[in-house]
Amino acid sequence: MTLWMAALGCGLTSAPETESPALDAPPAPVTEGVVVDASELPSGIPVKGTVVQAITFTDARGDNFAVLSQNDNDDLFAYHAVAVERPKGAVQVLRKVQQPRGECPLDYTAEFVAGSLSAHDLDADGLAETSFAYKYACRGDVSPRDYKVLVLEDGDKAILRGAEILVLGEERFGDGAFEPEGFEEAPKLLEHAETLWQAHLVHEMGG
Ligand SMILES: [Ca+2]
Repeated sequence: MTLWMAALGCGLTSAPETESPALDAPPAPVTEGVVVDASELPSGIPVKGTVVQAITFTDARGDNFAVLSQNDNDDLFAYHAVAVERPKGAVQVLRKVQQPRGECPLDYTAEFVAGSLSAHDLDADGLAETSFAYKYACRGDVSPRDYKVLVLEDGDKAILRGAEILVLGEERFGDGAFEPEGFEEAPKLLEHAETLWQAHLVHEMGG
């Protein structure tokens, strides 16, 4: 460390750019999510409806699972669970999120954004975050759907709430605004959520 500081003090311009050395042991690496079938999930995850997307990944807690499901009523469910040692197949559900259909006298639609489910450790604390997005609407005309992006970590939930931008031919509905909640101490996670938001914000209908 002393030599490194001295080198900087000498104004060497040819010194290679390197990361600061880690003084503490690095956190357990978090693996990227790997897609799994419903049949590969531990039986202990109380999944309602049909599995839409599911991934497994590891972090400091061990083997994790994130599952998105939907039932015949178009209620949406999301689970983040971590495997426990025994009994075999048992899990601890760290967080469950649901978007119930509620009362809707009009046409109701709800879906998870395809391919939006992922795992990562953007704040490098050894605990994986999992993120995903979904859209839903109760409507009798053509209008943008409500749109939410979620980030779950160790039982905590952070969310962006707003509505998609709907493009219908030459017309464009909605401004893409959102309200963040729960990101106050997690700027890296907010940055990721905003990127995910932008990636799936616009929905083009017809032509
Ligand atoms: Ca993390």
